[in-house]
Amino acid sequence: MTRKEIDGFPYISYSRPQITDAQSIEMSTSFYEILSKRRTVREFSTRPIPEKVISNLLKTAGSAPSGANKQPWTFCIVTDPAIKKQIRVAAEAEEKVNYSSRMSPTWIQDLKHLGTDWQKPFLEDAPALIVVFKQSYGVEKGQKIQHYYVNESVGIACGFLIAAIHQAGLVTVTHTPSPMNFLSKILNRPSHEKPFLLLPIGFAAEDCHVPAIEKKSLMDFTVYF
Ligand code: IYR
Repeated sequence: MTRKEIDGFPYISYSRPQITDAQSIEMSTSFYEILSKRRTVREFSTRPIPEKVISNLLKTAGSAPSGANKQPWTFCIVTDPAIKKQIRVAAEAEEKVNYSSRMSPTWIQDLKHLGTDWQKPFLEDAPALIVVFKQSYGVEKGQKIQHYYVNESVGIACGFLIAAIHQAGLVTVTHTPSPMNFLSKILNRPSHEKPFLLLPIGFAAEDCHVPAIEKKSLMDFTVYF
């Protein structure tokens, strides 16, 4: 590894292994084949996940790009059954109101084939919940740190995380109870952190079923120039 300075800042050499087009085609095909088998799963086994797996998932999420490399995220890992129950009770209370009055009839109709409702047993069944917070700004030694493209950055980190969860043989559901401020209270987060996403993680339950839905084909979501 070589080092040098550019404009007074340290740089290190960076390269990817030299590969042929055929290798690149093979690697991108196999990555696609792996990730395209990911499914959103709402039925979890209670089988615990090794701690090392959880830390690897989080390190993968933390390796994501972010605005000015500010890494404006906090990941809370909840395995304590009492806290999971508290989260389930609070999420279900909000979802009950959502499904009965806050969501439009069209929205309710659009979710019918997914079989979702206000009940969220996965919040207790899954051995771990990852609650992702976005940091509107950072705080270091009592000083406010400006953050940039917070939603984009945290969304990308969650994408990395979801891919890593799948690659580890686990499943998740991108749960967004709304409003989500109960998560800040239960997990005692400071006011500059806002709940972003809740990802229960674990192994799929035995005899788990998922909706028979498909992704759009390439030509339906791409435009080449
Ligand atoms: N947050 C609710 C509703 C919901 C909304 C969408 I858009 C989904 O794709 C799935 C569910 C819930 O979690 O049930």
